[in-house]
Amino acid sequence: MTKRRKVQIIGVPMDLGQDQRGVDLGPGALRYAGLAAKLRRLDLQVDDAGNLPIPVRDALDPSRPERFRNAILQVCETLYRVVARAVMDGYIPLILGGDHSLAIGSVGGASDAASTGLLWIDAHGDFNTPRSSPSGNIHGMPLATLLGEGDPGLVNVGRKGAKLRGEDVVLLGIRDLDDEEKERVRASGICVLTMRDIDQRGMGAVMEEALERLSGHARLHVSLDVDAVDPREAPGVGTPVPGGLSYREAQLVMEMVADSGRLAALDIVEINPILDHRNQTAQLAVALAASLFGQRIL
Ligand code: 4U7
Ligand code: MN
Ligand code: MN
Ligand code: MN
Repeated sequence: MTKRRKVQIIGVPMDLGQDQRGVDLGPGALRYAGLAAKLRRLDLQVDDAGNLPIPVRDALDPSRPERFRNAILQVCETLYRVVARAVMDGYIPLILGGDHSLAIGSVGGASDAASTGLLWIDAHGDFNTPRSSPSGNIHGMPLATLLGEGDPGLVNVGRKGAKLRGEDVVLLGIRDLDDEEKERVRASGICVLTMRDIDQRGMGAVMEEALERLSGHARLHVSLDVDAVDPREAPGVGTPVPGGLSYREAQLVMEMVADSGRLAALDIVEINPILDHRNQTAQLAVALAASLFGQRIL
């Protein structure tokens, strides 16, 4: 008998990493879509730890241009500790965003005690630095930060320096990189599996390659930016990009990670309920999480 798996839900209603209002409502939308109940039906123990306290954007002093960055830094420090503790206590942490800047804390924390491979599912590369970023938004920088590049304060969240090497990371679903970001991604050694790869080879083959690349890791962190999925299926995101994953392609990703038996942590980020239709995007994310935690068609 294998031990019953335990999941800890950690809400991070943070919208400070980007401009569009509404991603702070993501944790509620995912809970109302029935996340915990759905996972409990898969015979998981599910404990909801509630939400981290997040500074309200409108309450931060507008005369201080660094206010969002400083608040994100504090939140990520806390999230790092909470996630590292969850892992120590035998949980698979399930982090509900909020914008993708939270991954600086969540991925760092999940890799605190043991090396972890990272599957970053996104329309975007999130590989900007403050220098390269066209927008200045920190949700476009978390992956670069985790690899030790950019703002030193953010790089040193939780523990000093880079949390991962390029070879520990696979990017999947990519279709929108900024010009300088492209160069930076190429130089990083990260395996990038773009929408074109998926079109040409099919998701099954692409996922086999992704899992092969990460085969040195017994533990996998999945960071799911819901904008990876096509906007027709996932309209409730702040930075939609046409030409994304179909519903079934996204499901297959989850099913194949589940089969690997190596899932160690999950982020679900960038859902914007204000832009959504009747919580469709959160419902999609809950269905994807169910597959990732082992729900099978047959
Ligand atoms: B997300 C962008 F310029 N690259 O850096 C940037 F296009 O977490 C978008 O993947 C970043 O949603 C998107 O601002 C960040 C932009
Ligand atoms: Mn994205
Ligand atoms: Mn992202
Ligand atoms: Mn986004």
